[in-house]
Amino acid sequence: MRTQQGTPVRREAYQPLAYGVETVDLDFLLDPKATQVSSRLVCVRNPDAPAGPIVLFGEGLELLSLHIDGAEPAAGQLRKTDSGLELDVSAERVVLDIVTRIDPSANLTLSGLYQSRGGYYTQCEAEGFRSITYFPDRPDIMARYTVRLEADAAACPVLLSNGNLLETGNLPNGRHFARWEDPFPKPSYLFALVAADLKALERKVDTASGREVLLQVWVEERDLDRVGHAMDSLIHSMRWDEEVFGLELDLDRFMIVAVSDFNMGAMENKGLNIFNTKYVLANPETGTDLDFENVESVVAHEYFHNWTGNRVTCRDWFQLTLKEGLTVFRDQQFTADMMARASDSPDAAASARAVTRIANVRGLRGGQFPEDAGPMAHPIRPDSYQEINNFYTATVYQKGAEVIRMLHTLLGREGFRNGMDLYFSYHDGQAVTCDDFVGCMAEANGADLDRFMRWYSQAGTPRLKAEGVYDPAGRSYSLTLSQSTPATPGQADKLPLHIPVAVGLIGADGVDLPLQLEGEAHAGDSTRVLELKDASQTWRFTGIDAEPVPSLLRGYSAPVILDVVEDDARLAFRMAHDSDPFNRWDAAQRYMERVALALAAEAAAGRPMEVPQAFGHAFRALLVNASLDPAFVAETLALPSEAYLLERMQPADPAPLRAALIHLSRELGQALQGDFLARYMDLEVDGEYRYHPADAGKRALRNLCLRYMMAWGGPTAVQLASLQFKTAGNMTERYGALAALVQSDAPERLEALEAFHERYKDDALVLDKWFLLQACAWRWSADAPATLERVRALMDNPAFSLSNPNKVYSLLGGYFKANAAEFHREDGAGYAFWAEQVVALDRNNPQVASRMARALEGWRKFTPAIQARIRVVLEQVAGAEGLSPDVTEIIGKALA
Ligand code: 0A1
Ligand code: ZN
Repeated sequence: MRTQQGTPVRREAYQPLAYGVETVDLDFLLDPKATQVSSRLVCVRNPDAPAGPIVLFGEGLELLSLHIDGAEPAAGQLRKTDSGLELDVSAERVVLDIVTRIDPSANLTLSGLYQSRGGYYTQCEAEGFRSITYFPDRPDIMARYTVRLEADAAACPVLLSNGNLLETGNLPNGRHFARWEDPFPKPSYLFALVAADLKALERKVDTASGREVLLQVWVEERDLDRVGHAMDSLIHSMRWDEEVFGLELDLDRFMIVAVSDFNMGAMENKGLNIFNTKYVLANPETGTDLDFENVESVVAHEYFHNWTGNRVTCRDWFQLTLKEGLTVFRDQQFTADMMARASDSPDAAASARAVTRIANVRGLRGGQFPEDAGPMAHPIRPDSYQEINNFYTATVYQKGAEVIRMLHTLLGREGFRNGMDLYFSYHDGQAVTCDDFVGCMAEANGADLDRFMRWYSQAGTPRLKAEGVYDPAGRSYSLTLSQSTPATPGQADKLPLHIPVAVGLIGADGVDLPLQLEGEAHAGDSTRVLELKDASQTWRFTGIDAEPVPSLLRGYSAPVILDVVEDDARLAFRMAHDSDPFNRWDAAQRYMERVALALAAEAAAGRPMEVPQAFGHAFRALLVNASLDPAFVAETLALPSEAYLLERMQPADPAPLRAALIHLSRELGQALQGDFLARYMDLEVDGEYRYHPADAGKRALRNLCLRYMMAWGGPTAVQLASLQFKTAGNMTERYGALAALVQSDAPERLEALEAFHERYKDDALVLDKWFLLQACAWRWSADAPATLERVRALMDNPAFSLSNPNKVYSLLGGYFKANAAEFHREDGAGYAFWAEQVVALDRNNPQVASRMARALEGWRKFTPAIQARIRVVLEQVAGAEGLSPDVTEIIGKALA
């Protein structure tokens, strides 16, 4: 574990290294406690860099030997530094031979070379390679690698590394070896090896140009019946990248490996992607529809990195969004296309795309908005960091993807593709910057994107204010859009951004008006993209016979908060009529948010809560509308997340908000019980489970109906949920029933939890769901047991382990991040538990500890009483001994 306090690294301080690396030959003698790593580096002077030594980073390594061109270093030639070694050489080209020893069994950080269930795995992004061997471990050092692996043949029959397999063979003493070669130059963060007892599902497919490639998904033998979907997803991803971007797989072999102990979702190592099992394994019995969807999108994400990340990589880690924002955008587009392709009509396809977009935006609002409003707020291209692992954030990923999406909206599909083609033609094989990327987009389109670049340098969620004025005499409608971005830490003043605002105007009959801007000869499409570049601009639409209802930011054309005055009636109108399905959903969410926050205010003031009747009517109209896609209805009738609502509530106060949400769900459950039941009955999916958007949508809406019915309570709901639980033919239905039952105090709740545990007690991924559900459980009645005690008790379950990230994310992450009212309990016991767990986790795995630590970073949005309680534990953790740089940065920024 690293304990030294990091001084911030600054983007502006970038300097190329004096020496790069041409080739790397690695030899691993794998042993649990004493793995020997021999490395031969051909180092070459970089003529474009200032003179200097060869810089080698290294962490926690035992150096056994180092030779320069075959000789021991001369006196004073080799220096130890805080981060590794420096070597003075005068030649343009030198060969270094370095031998180090490491202990994978003691590495609980899951970064570098570590063990999981008897196998060896690596994770090198961002800076894990330096804990394997001494190396100029930066993304701008691209080299060609060969790798020799040697291990015990019985324990590790499979030996994998990047690229193509050259040779395998047996050795004395029950050992064996394999040699691999990666033909493409790559940065060290894309290096990977796996040595384990695994089996593969294999497929041979042809690429668009007719080359046969071997695809493999490696898992433990017992999991082979769960890998088909990952393989299908990989093949779909390959085809999509060929069709949409003309990008083909460049290797003869592409491997995915699943590992149970992994800090993140997955990793795009060249030709050898390593995945958290959660994003590989799914079959109907163990995975929900959402799991199937996640597997597909993560497989796609990692596969797409092969071009956006690997062939063209980042010059330095400040440019992380160059690969991540772009690759998230690509995986979102892929998912939308896959959903649309499975639909049987253009309307259904549009709705399916909207459902994907809604999921993206829910993630952004619930995860990124809070980050952008708190002490960790940073531009998608940060200017400084203390620990790079803290910057794999929702801002870099999700907001980064929104920025790429805006380019796509501004330049159009073809213009965007031309920009991508130019990017690859200029930069294939290079490590580049965000400026290089946007520069290609601008050049390919003759576009001026100078102002657009501010999206890369300004933090904070911009506010977009819209005001419309109808002029009956002039038959025109003037729309004024104004923007402002709030101050964020270290950035007091913000400049106007270049914002694409997709706009429609809806007539009184609910039909979109054709749009004609002042000065235009004809009316055009009913949705137009206005480009707001100044602080405030006005557009005048002409030929408008009656006051229209504006529909703004269609498809969520920019990652901003839209401030527009709309009364309840107008929201209900847009819920019923907006032709843009995303905005129809958004209108429903805005209405629900308004109702929920008003109820919370009543609850906080100790006044009775009353749900407005008009809201119930608007809600019902969508619920009973059988012509709408059930997946879309399910999204539309689901409450906004608590995380998002807390962000919108000033000051945030979890207890009354929870009371409001319980009350609202109950009232709707009661008032519409007949409708919920009728839809529940109608939506039953017949036949074998298949992962298909149409079936998944029905299951989603059905499960939502069940939860509303259960919120109101009563024996029918409990009976239905129990029956569904017992007779379910797939995990989506079984888990949906369990999620509903957990809302109840009926004895069936405990019975179901126990039955689920009994059935899946040896199945780690399914148990994660069981832990998560209980960690996130609301208390629907005052005498229900408190969640904290349950969470503590569950930590003693033999399946729970603090060293397995998935378990921590489910049980502790679920409690800290997805159960605000229980976590922020008034006696502060949730916070004390948080402090205890963050410190305990930090001893072994700073990355996981830091993610848990972030649960309290937004503490200043809460009421003064809550803030006072949180400050105590933040200070307590800040004072803990031996805190990692990861957690130190988070807590330090929170308290600053
Ligand atoms: N590049 C991966 C995510 C990733 C990042 C860091 C990791 O370890 C610290 C692991 C994975 C992706 O975007 O999928
Ligand atoms: Zn990624």
